[in-house]
Amino acid sequence: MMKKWMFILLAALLTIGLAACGSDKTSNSKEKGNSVGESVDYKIIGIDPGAGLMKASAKVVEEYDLKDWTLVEGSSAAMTAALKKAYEKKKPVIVTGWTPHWMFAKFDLKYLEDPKGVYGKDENIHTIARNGLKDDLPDAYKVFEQFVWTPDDMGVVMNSIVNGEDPKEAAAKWVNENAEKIAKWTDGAKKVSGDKIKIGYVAWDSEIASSNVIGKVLTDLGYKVTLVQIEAGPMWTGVADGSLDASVAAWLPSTHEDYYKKYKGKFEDLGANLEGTKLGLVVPAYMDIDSIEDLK
Ligand code: PBE
Repeated sequence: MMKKWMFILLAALLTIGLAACGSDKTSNSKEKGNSVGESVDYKIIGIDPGAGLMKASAKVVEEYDLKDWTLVEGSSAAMTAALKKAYEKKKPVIVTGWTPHWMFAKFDLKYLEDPKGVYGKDENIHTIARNGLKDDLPDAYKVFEQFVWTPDDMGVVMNSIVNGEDPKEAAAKWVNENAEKIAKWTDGAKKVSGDKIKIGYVAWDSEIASSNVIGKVLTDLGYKVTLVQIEAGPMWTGVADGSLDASVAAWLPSTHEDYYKKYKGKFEDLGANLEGTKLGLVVPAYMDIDSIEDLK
């Protein structure tokens, strides 16, 4: 005959067993579907509102019907800080990201698939100049025209900066170590003595690197360079109205398409300075989702 305490023990064991099964189920479903949203509070960590990436991400929210989701505005620095914080605790996080960026070297990340192709195809980073720069500062113009490097080059500078080096010093170091490339960029450009030049850039990690590098090259050529940090809209306006001389931060043909169209004819497109970029939603590789469609 079963004693009363045996019943109690059996009941207790059953309860524990069921509870274990139950929590198993929740942790499984948490990784998928809607619960991804719950796990990140339905937030996509964005960057500065003027970025083309934000416009594209807003379109993603619309086209994939992510009604419950919020695209959080901020800055590149706030985005990478949020990513780092989550990553260190192995917590879920979804950010708007792009390549080239040091975050892919520092963390194990993946782009979410974009089956609808909202983020567009790979594009290039262009150099743009104000109308008249060719006549006013022909030697700087020549350098801008000839400036071209690779995502790996840019990666070296970005890594030094994220590892604590001052952007100016990181750029100077790269310039000193890449004399052959610099010789090509400056081929045919004469030295000047203190001519002023203003280069506009947005505080995106990739553009902090490129603008400091081109700034260093022009400084070495004798220019008095001012790097003007500004939002994306005013950067384009500045080149179009001539208050800025140039920028090496124009993402074309899609990311800055609106700005490009708005100011067409009021600036000069000097072509690509870097090929092979990408935009998208980025998550840590440990997250169990692969596609933007998994966010619904
Ligand atoms: N970005 C980096 C910019 C261009 C450079 C992708 C954040 C943008 O979205 O406008």
